This record gives sequence, C-alpha cells and structure tokens, in this order.
Amino acid sequence: MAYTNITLHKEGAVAILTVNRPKALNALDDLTFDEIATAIGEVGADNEARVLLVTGSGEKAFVAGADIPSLRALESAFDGAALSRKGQEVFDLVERLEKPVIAAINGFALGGGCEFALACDIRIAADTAKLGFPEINLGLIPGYGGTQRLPRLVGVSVAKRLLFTGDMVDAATALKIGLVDEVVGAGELMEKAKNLADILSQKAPLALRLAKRAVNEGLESDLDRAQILEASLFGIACGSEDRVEGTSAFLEKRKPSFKGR
Ligand code: DAK
Repeated sequence: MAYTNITLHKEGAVAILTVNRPKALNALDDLTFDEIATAIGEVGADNEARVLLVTGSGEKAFVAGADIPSLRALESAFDGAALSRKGQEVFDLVERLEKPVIAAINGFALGGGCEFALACDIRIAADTAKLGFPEINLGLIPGYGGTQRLPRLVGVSVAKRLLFTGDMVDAATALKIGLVDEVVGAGELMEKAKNLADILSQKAPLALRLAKRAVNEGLESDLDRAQILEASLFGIACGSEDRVEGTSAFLEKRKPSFKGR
C-alpha cells in the first residue's frame, strides 16, 4: 500500500509506522488519520508483524498535534464533533490492535500527538521530547480521547493541571508523572524501542493479545467483572498450542517457539 503522509515498513517481525509530515511537525490532518487507520488494518492482518512501533519523522517532532489550519477551518459545532469522533475512532483502532504498540516519542508530542501516544501500550521518549496539551491555548479541549485516557494514566489531579495550563513538560517530568515509561538519549531512541519490540515479538502472540485485552477492557469494569473477564481470557490462553509449547519448553529447559495458535 502506498502512503503519502505516513510510511509503514517492517524490520523482521516489527512493523514501523512513521508519521511523515515534517514540514508541519507531523501534525495530524484528515489524510494522515485515514492513512493511520489503513496502516493499522494492514498491520492487524499481517501475521508476520508481531509488534507495531510508531514514531514521527525528523528529529523535532513525534506529532505536534491536530493540524491547526484544519481546526481553524471548522465551520460548525457539528463539523467539530465529527472531526473529534473520527480521531477517536482511529486512536481506538490503535488501542484495540491485537498486538503491542510502542510509541517512540522523538520530539514534540502535543495535543493530538500526545493523544496518539496515549492510545499506544508503551511510551518511550527521547530525552529531548516535550509533551503536553496546548488545546486550552487554542480555545479548545483535547478531542481525540485525551481528556479520558490522560487521567486514567497519570491520575486526575496531574491530568487536570496539564489540561488546564496547556504547559509542556520535558521528558524527565513526563517520566516522573507516569506519562512515559522510559526516557533514553535521543540518539538511541529507535535502537532501544526496537530492542523492546524485538523482545515482545518473541513472546506468545495470543497471550500478548489476551493480556492487552484483559488490561484494557478490565480497567473499564468493576473488579468482580474484570476478574471474570480475566478468567475467561486465561481459559482461552489455556486452549492454545502456545500454552503447551511454553510449559513444555520450561520443563525441557529449552527456549519456546511460539506459533500464535
Ligand atoms: N498543525 C499544523 N502545522 C503545525 C503544527 C500543527 N499542530 N505545529 C507546527 N506546525 C508547523 C508550523 O506552522 C511551522 O510551519 P511553517 O511556518 O514553517 O510553514 C512548522 O510546523 C514549524 O513550526 P514552528 O516554526 O512553530 O517551530 P518551533 O520550533 O518554533 O515551535 C512548536 C515548535 C511545536 C512549539 C510550535 O510549532 C507549536 O506550538 N505548534 C503547535 C502546537 C499545538 O498547539 N498543537 C495543536 C494542539 S491542539 C478537536 C479535535 C482535536 C483536537 C482538539 C479538538 N475537536 C474536533 C473539537 C486536538 C487539538 C490539538 O491537537
């Protein structure tokens, strides 16, 4: 599939999606959203792609937000709501992809860019990255899931402070508040992110899928229901060939070879 505003390629079992509008600091316009959605479908259908890594092109930005000219051109509240739903749906696809998704945050991750990172499973940031939600300075609020995913990740008080002030935080602060999971030198970001992706690509794909679903869906339920869900998903894992392979390999003191069945 040929893309204009993103690139998608594979390195072994790792698919790498790069938002590629460097002149606009990789801001998300309509076409970019469409292409991200198509790419997620492509990666989901590719049995050889075990992990997705997302990043931004150039050294300056991961994604500097929604495309501001598109936001200015909105003509009505209905246009705004439709745009918001579209972004939400695309980031839901990211969150629901049945493979781990790692965000390699190589620079500014602002507004919609930070919302993109929030929809990923794991966030690794370059020490030069800056993250934040400047929407308030544009007379807006985050419209792509940010007001909901941010407090779930960092807590209500820290989230409100970020959303109300619009202040950017540096990578070290982002790590301290739990907005990212790891900070690495800018020059080694992709290497570190690929290393983690490689490690995950060797884990049992079905179990990864089930673990992701258990966490994501369980967090939206009360503990009793979430544990019933966990038991069901555990049962599904028990029915897999990978469970037989994993437990046998342990007992036979060898490395498991998971097939995703
Ligand atoms: N959109 C389009 N172009 C952008 C952009 C963006 N978000 N951010 C930067 N650019 C463009 C700049 O216009 C500039 O273009 P030229 O002038 O060269 O043509 C180029 O990228 C380089 O940017 P700067 O010259 O500004 O670079 P600096 O190093 O000086 O500053 C910066 C970097 C990231 C601090 C600055 O560019 C900046 O503040 N950018 C805007 C950040 C921002 O406010 N992002 C938007 C967040 S709001 C909703 C749906 C969605 C959302 C909200 C509501 N509804 C439907 C209701 C989400 C909104 C957002 O994401």
